[in-house]
Amino acid sequence: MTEELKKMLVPDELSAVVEKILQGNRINREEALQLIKIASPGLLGLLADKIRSEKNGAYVWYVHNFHIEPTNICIHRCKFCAFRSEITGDAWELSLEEIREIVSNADRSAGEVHITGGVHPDRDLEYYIRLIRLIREVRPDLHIKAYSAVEIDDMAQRAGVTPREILVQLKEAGLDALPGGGAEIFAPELRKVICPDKTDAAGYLAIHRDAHKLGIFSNATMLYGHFENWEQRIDHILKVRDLQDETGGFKAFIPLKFRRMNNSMSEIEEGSLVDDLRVFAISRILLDNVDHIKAYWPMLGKSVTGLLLGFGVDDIDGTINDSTQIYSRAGAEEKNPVMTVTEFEAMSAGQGRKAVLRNADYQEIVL
Ligand code: V47
Repeated sequence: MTEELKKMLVPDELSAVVEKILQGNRINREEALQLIKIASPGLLGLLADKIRSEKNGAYVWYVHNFHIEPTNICIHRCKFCAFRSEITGDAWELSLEEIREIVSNADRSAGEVHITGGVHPDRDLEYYIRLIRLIREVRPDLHIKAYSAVEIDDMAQRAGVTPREILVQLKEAGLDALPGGGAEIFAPELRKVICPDKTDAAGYLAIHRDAHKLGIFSNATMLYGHFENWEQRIDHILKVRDLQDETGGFKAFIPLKFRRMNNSMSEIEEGSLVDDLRVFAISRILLDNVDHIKAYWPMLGKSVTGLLLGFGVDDIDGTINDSTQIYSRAGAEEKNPVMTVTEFEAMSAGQGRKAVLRNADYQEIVL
């Protein structure tokens, strides 16, 4: 950043923190709070974009995947959920044969399947293992990202074994990675309100730690834009950073914007665009040890996602044809989300960048 730009954008009280970030040094909790309190979105965006470009160059990564949601029947009562069968009134549970059919009919060029859903009261470990095995059978090449930490925790409790033992068995069956769902916001005082009966922060982090140590990569998420404040957001992000220091197993961090339709938190106003920009930018600035910040576009909408590419985002998910219902029911702008490759390319070009199809290891797939 030139001296002239610094004079224009950086208030005196932030000059030390901004200098630290520009030098590539890590900032702590107090510095992060000071930054977020004072900095304009423009300054946060510039800092986040610098870090993003150092880590990912001019690429915008996207993955060609499809989702399977095995059931919407769930033992948990998360207040933000618009997906659970009691709320939608149409319970479903896919049999292994139905899942086999979905995978057999899936686009052959999709390289990844993302599997998550409700925590069903009666499914046992055998079902979850057979599900992974059958996908491996039908598509040996597919990257299988399946079961959030909450689902793993449930399997462990039901089977009376540790989550680590569950992960060992799932890995043996063919599981490659865990999605980041279930993190919500780590602050216990908020979990008590929005998701009182499920895996707590320590449990979530312990399961991701176990997974990483077994060579199962994962993502981390943060549900933002409800009751949380900036202290709680920053503490959440720093907990992810601490675990990443220990294991290096997180591929991407995914801030998930709270949507308010059809759930028990509908009285909350959804956050502003400026809030989205600030959340993504501060995530990029703080997570110096996580390579990728992912925007899940079906829930953010295409225009916001295009803008976020300038605020730290290097990775876009929900590619091509996203059949997930978690967000469409909660009020995401896209009801049947589809994004063509041409749209991806245009969105990336709008930020002077190149859309690049990736595999799970963020290597370019040349078609
Ligand atoms: O944990 C549920 C969120 C998550 C709402 O790892 C909501 O690649 C907003 O984790 N408004 C599940 N968010 C989805 C998830 C995910 C998505 C995309 C990619 C990856 C990945 C993971 O969805 C839940 C919760 O935080 N969620 N309801 C809602 N009303």
